[in-house]
Amino acid sequence: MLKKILVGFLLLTLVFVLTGCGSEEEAAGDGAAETQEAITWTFAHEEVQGSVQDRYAQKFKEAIEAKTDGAVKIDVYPVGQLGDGANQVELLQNGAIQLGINNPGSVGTLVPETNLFSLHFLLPSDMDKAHELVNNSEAMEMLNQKYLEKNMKVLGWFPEGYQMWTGNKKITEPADFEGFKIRTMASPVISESYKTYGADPTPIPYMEVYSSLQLNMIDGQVNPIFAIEEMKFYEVQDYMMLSNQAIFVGTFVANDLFWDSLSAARKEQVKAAADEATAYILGAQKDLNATRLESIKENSEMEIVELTPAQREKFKEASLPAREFYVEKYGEDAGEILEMLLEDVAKITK
Ligand code: 6CS
Repeated sequence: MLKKILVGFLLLTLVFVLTGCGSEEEAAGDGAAETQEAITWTFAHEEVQGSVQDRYAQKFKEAIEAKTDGAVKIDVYPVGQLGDGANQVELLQNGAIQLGINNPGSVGTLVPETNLFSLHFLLPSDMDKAHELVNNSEAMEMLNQKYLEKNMKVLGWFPEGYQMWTGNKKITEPADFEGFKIRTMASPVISESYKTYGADPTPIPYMEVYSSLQLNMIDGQVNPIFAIEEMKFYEVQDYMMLSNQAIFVGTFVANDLFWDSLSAARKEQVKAAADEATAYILGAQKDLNATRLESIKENSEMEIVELTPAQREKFKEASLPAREFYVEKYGEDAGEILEMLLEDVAKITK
């Protein structure tokens, strides 16, 4: 209870401090910032420095500061500095911060349709195609609208890498998951996906995963390779399964009122900078995941288990009821978004 009050107080203080940053342009109206001193926008993301989200944020910062000749400055805050993922979504929604990267786990209860990306074996296994799809499928326009209804203007979607299971035991078929306590992000669809395999999904905040693995409070976790490396999960896990069952998808969003306060010209600059960051991150995340896999192989004892196509097929079959769960739980629009995406997946992969 005391912890909750303290976190609430901290967030409130942050709201007062941070609302000062982006308010100049909003209060003074559009062109003001173009003729006055630089204005600072706060950009929070859910990962540590050097991660995929951090690289995206730094690229956006570089691009927007160049495009506005320094009239706009970006302060980037990695996870922990403004609370965890859920705290950041709150700050973004109420306009205390202007920009942020969220993942489906953090936004899942607010924008339920976004749980789509928590379904397994949905996006193409070719990363370039997955990247194209999350940026161009018509399903995404409908999903973006759902974000807007919750005060978030989506500026970009980007895959961060394939998600892999790590564990204190080898997992090669759904039965191996029976009773396995797997740490996941907090999303009903992520939980349901693991329940289809018989696992016991356990939501724990990202920054507590290492210690929970170390203390054997959980048996494993799931994340892209770059995260498994930078969070040092390989130190406290015996196996990493190259399972590729889902792609971790990040969302770059702006507070909607902040977005509406910008001039048409500024919006164009922001969109162009976001597009630059989105194009850049595809190669950057592929490189980061590849080099960090090598680093894990060199620096850890963890056994790496590559699932065969036949093994993956068994997991895919077992996971399909989670799609019905998603549609039944979230309704018609969610069903339509899923259908549209699946149609585009079929087109892009044929
Ligand atoms: O597992 C998580 O909670 C986190 N994983 C990544 C790769 N990014 C942020 C997120 O919170």
